[in-house]
Amino acid sequence: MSGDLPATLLRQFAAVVGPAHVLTGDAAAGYAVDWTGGFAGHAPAVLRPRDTEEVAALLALCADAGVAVVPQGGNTGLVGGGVPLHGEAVLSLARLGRLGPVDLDAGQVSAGAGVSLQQVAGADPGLDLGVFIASRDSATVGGAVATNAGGLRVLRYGPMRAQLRGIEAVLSDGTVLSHMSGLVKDNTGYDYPSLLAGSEGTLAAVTAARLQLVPRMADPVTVIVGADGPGEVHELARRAVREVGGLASAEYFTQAGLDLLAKHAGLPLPLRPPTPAYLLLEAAGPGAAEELAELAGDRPAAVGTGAAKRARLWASRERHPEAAGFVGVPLKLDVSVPAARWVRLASEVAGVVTEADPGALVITYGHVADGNLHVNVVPGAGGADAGGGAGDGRHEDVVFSFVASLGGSISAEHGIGALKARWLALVRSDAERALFARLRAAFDPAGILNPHVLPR
Ligand code: 2HG
Ligand code: ZN
Repeated sequence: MSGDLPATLLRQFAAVVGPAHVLTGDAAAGYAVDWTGGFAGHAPAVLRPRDTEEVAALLALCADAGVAVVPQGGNTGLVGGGVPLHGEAVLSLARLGRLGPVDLDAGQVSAGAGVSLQQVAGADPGLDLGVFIASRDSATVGGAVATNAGGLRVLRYGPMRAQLRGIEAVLSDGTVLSHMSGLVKDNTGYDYPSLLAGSEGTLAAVTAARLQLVPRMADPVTVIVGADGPGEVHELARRAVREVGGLASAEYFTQAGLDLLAKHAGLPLPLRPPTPAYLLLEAAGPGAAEELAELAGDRPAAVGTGAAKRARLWASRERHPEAAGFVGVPLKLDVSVPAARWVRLASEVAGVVTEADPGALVITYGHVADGNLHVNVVPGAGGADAGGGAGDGRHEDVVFSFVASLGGSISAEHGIGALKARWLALVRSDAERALFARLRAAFDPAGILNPHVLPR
C-alpha cells in the first residue's frame, strides 16, 4: 500500500529519518488501529523521527506535498484522534525520548514527546508527576499534552495543562516554537502552550514539554468504601474534598463493572458482601488514615497502606476500562457535568442508553470529584457503531444530548477526536467553533494536521 504516496516523497522522508524509520505496508498496520480496536484506519506511511529537527523537516515535506498527518504518541487515546482513519500519514513521536535532568530548584523537568508518563513520574525519588493515569507506562508526554490528559489525581493537581511550564512544538510549515525556560510567572503574551494542551494534534506537533513536578506522596492510604448508589458516593466524596486535607483521588465504580472483571479477569472483589456502588479515596499526610476512617464511619470498607495492598485495591478501579471490552467493542463516552448534577448523570445515564438500545451493556465509573463519568457502552445486537462511532450514532446522540441538557461537556478528559466531532455543536456555540477554525487556520494554513478532528 506504500503506493498511496509517491515514491519520490517516500525517498525524501527516508533521507530525513533513514529508511528504517519510514514504515509502510504491514509494518505500518499497528499504528493504524487504536487500543479498543474500535478505530481502525490505514497509514500510507508511518514516519518515526528521532528529534525536533527531523519532525520539522518531515512536516515541511508533508505541507509542500499536501499530505495529511496524524501525530501519534503512545496510541492510548480512546476517541480515535491519534489513528489515520482517512489515510493520513502517521507522525510517531515515540522516539523523542530525551528526559531531563530534574531541576531541583524549580521542581521541574523537560521531557521529549515520546517519554512515558511513568518515566517522568520516576525521574526523581522525592518528586512525582501530578497526572496519574492507568495507561501511564505507554502514554507519552506529547500525547498527554495534546489531549490534556486528566486521570486519577485531577482533584488535587489538575490535568496535564496545569503541569505545563513550557512547550516545544513544530508548526506544519516546519517552524520550531520553543518556550521551555519554565518560568512560573511569565506574562509576555499569549499562553500558547496552554492552547496546545487539548488541541489534539490540530495546531502543531508537540515535541517536548517543560513539566512542573509535585512532591511524591508519603505513605498514602487507600480506602474503598461500599455505598448504596451514586447519591451516597457523591455525598461522601464531597465531604472528603472538604474534610480530608491530603486527598488526592475520589473514584467511583459499580458492582456491574466488578462482576465483569471477576468473571473474565479473575479479579477478586474488594468487599464482601458486595455493594451496588463504591468510592475509592486516596490521601496522604498527617492524619490521613484517621480522616478517611472517620469518613467511612460504619460503612463496609477496605483499607490499604503499602504498595502491594494499595495496588490490589486500585486494581478494582484501574481495570474498569477493560471491563466492557470482555463483552464486545465498547464505545468510550467520557462526559462531565456541574457537581450538583453528577448524581443524576450517574443514576440515569444507563436508562437513557437502554431506552434507545434495550440490548446495550452500560458500565459507568469515573472521577466523582471532577463531575466526570465514563460511560462505556457495548451496543446490543444490530446496534453496533462499527468503527467506534461511524455507525448509526444513536448511543452518542442520547448520552450527549442528556449531558448537554444537564449543562455538561461531551468530553471531560479524552478529547473530541473522531468519535465526537459530529456532536461538538451540542456544547460549543457557532461563534466558538468559528474561532476554533480561525485559530486552526492561523497555526496550520496548509490544513494538514489531523484534519478530521475538531472543526475546520
Ligand atoms: C479512566 O479513568 C480512563 O480509567 C479511561 O479515563 C476511561 O476507558 C475509559 O472509558
Ligand atoms: Zn478517566
